[in-house]
Amino acid sequence: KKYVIAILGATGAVGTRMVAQLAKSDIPVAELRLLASKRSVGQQIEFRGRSLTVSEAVPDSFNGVDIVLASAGGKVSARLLPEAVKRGAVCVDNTSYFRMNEHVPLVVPEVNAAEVSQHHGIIANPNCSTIQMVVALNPVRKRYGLNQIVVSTYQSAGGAGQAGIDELYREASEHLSGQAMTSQILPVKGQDHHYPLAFNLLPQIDVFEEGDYTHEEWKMIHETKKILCGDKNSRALKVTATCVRVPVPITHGETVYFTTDATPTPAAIRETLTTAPGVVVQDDPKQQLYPQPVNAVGSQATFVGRIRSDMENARAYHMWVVADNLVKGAAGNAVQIVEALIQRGAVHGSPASAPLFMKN
Ligand code: A2P
Ligand code: 11C
Repeated sequence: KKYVIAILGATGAVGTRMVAQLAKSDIPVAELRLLASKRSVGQQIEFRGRSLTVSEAVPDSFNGVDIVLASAGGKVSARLLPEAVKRGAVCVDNTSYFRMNEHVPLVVPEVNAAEVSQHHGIIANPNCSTIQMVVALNPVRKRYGLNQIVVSTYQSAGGAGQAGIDELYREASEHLSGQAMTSQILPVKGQDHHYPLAFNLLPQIDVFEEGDYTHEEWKMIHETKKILCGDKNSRALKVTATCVRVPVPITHGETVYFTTDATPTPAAIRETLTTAPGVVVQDDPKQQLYPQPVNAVGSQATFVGRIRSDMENARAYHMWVVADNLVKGAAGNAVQIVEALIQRGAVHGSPASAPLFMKN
C-alpha cells in the first residue's frame, strides 16, 4: 500500500527536515501534501525528484489523507489536528500540545515503539531534549535499574525554529562588524526582554512556571516519566533539569547524572550502549574522543561519551549526550514513528475519537 501523507508546517526548520527524512525513507508515498501558512502558498519544495507546491493548511487539506506529520506550532496543531482525525488521518505531532493527553502515546521508537498501536488518531513526538536523553538512558534502565536523573542541557538556537538560527547568525555578524547586537526573539518570542545568544548563554528556554522552573525543564521532567514509567507524575523515577540555550546553530548537548540499582563499571555501561538501538558511543578519553555537535548535525543517531562513575557514590554516573535536535529530536523521530505505525499495521483512522482532542 502507498500512503497519502501531509506535512503541516512544511516550510519550517523541522518541516523541511520531515520532507527530507521522508524522502530518504522506504515509506511508499502515493501523494505528499505540503501545508503551511498563507505566507508560503506557491513555494516549491523538492521531494524524491519532483517539485511540489506548498498550499495553505485548512481543515479540508486533510480530506483523503492517511498520515499527517505536524510541526507548525502548538496552536496550529490544536486547531487542525482534530480536523485531520475527524477526516480519518493518523497524526504524528511534533508540538507539545497533546503530549500529556492521556489518550495520546508519547513515542520514541527505540524505547516504546509498541505504543503506536494504542493511538486514537494522534501520536506525540516528544521534546528534542527528552528524546536524546531517553534513547541514551533506556538501555541503562533496562539492564541496571534507574532511580534518579539530574540533567543540564546545552541547547542550540535551532530549538527556537529557523528564526532562532537566523537570529544567532545575525547577532554574530553584527558583533563581529562592531555593531550592537539586535535581539528580537530569544530567549522567548513575545516576552518583555530579549537578550543576545551570540557570545552568550541564556539559562531560560520557554516561560517560567511553578517553582521557578522553565517550561522546557518541566517538559523534560514529565515527558521522561511518561515515556519511561508510563505516568507523567511517576514517583518511581526522580528527574530534575536545568535547560540552557547555547550559541550553537543546530544540535543539543546534555550532561546527564544518573543513579542506578546495580553497580556496573563504566566499561559495562559503554558495552551496553554500544549495542543499543539508535546509540553511537564515542568515548575514548585517551584519544580525546567524545561527541560534539559539529559532528552530529544531520545524523539520526544519539551520540554518547564521557561515561564515568561518580567518585563518591557507587551507584551514580555521568555521561554526555549529543543529538541533532531537528533530526533525531524532531523530524527523524517523527518519520521513525510512521515506520513503526506501518510495521505494526496501525495506520488507520479513528474519526470517532476526534472529540477527545477538541477544546471544550
Ligand atoms: P510559514 O513558513 O508559512 O510561516 P519554524 O518552526 O521554523 O518556525 O516553522 C514553523 C512552520 O509552521 C512553518 O512551516 C510555518 O509556515 C508554519 N506555520 C506557522 N503558522 C501557521 C499557520 N497558521 N498555519 C499553517 N502553518 C503555519
Ligand atoms: C527548544 N526544545 O530547544 C525546544 C524546542 O516541545 O517540541 C522544541 C519544543 C517542543 O527550544
